[in-house]
Amino acid sequence: MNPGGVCVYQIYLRSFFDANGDGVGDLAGITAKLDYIASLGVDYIWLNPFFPSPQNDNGYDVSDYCAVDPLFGTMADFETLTRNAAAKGIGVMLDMVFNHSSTEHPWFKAALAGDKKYRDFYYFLPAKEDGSPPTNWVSKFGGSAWEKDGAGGYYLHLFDKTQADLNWDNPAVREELAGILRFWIKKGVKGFRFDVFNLTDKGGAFLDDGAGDGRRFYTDGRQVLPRFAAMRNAIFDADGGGFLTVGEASSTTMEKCAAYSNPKTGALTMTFHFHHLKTDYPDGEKWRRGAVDFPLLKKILHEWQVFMGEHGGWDALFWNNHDQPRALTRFASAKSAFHYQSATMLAAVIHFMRGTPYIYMGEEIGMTNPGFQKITDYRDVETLRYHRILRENGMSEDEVMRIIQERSRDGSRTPMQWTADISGFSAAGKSWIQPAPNSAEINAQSEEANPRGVLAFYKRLIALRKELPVIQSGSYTPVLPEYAPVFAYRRDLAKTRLACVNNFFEEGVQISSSDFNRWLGKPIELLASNYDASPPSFEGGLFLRPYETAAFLF
Ligand code: TEU
Repeated sequence: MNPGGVCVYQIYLRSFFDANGDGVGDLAGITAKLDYIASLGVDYIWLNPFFPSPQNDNGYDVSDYCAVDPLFGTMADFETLTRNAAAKGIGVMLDMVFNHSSTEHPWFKAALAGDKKYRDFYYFLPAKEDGSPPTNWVSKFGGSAWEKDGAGGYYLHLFDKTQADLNWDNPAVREELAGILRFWIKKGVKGFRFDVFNLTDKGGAFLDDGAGDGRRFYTDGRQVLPRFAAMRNAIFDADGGGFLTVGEASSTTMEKCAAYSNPKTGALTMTFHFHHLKTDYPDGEKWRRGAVDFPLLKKILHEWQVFMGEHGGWDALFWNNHDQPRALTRFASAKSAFHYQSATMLAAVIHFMRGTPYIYMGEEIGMTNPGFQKITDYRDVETLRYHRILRENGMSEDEVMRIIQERSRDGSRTPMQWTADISGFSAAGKSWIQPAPNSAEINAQSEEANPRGVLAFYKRLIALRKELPVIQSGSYTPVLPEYAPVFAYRRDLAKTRLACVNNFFEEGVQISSSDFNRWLGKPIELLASNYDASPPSFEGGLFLRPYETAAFLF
């Protein structure tokens, strides 16, 4: 399988399509929408966790890794979905949350009951002499990363206290996890996403962090690569092809991701990093308002593309996922006047890059952040935790809500907008979270009827990737750096030369003829334009209109 020639569609199950009328999306709902998914031309669907879970973190707190939570349907529903997807040439990728399990998992319950074998499945450590937690590490959801175990000690949870970190130093844990992978491969699964895979080696030194929140101790540990490489050799390669694996790398580096995703010496087909999605975090702080640092965004996008190309790594390319507010609102303009241009410019930026593009459900129709005003409209555990923390720190409700509107993961978790109202998501007209208020203007039904809409543009990008080897495996070179509002690059493969030129702003930008010809050259075929009613002329250089993208061979 050539990862450069495929595209993955991410489905946040609980918000995709509700087939049984309980207001929560389900597996049968995905099966019902397979014709739509297949019409996109995607090759895999990545399903967020649907395993039994108390749902404290919307399924990222797993209490049984080899079953289906009744909230989402039955194992028969999963088997039907996988079979029907395969019949349409679409592989199913599951989301394996192996860094931690739910505290409702039988392993953890046995550990709490004193079973030595299962206590070694987690990190139970004694309190400090003063009774405080073993280290000063901070949970990624705020507060201490340690919770009392009821026996005078603590257990580690890098996320919520109901998500206890698994002890990957224990071979019995690794064997259990390998068995879980084999179970789902037997069910016909064709890929895995590994949740925060690079946090699974805690490094063995549980020490206070005098300079930070503890992540330098447990991020990108030395054992991560060999352990996942062993999994690759024993399980994925044994599948003989067509298998796709991606690791979600938290707080990582280019060097590490190139090593993890090197096809010869690595462990995974590709990795996700998040550095480009932190360029609107003032001083790296997520829970503060801030504008995008566009020069930094350009720098990161270019650097990662060049480095991974030079070091044999492979990038998962994305703007959106279930943890990120919608990129259209964040990095371009959700204003209706530039909605189409903004959505399609962002799409072109990553779909002509070197790597494997991921489309998060609703991105292909231009969905935006909902902008909920009241905390009672939010569901995300992290959001609710930080609402409390910020208010306890004295911030006003108004200011906290303005931050939450920008930062909350619920921004991308509202129901898929199939039609002009919620009935497109659930015939019962119910939903676990409020829909965004603009589904009358932005919905799949109207997009499917629009040959010049966002959806049609995405379908073209996906088709071009399959068609052009220069997109699949060409080199990557940044171009036009002297034009601050412009993000542009070229791809080269043998004699084929492709350019993708983008204006990230509402103001027009004139690229001079001399600069255009110095960095690029005379276009011979326009591949994509989001002003296709009046495509760019290229006479006398190139004038880029608001949020304009132009991709062409030259
Ligand atoms: O996310 C982990 C992660 O590091 C970032 O996405 C970020 O720290 C988190 O979203 C808080 O801002 C993965 C899953 O994608 C996420 O949905 C889970 O909540 C988390 O792990 C714990 O399993």
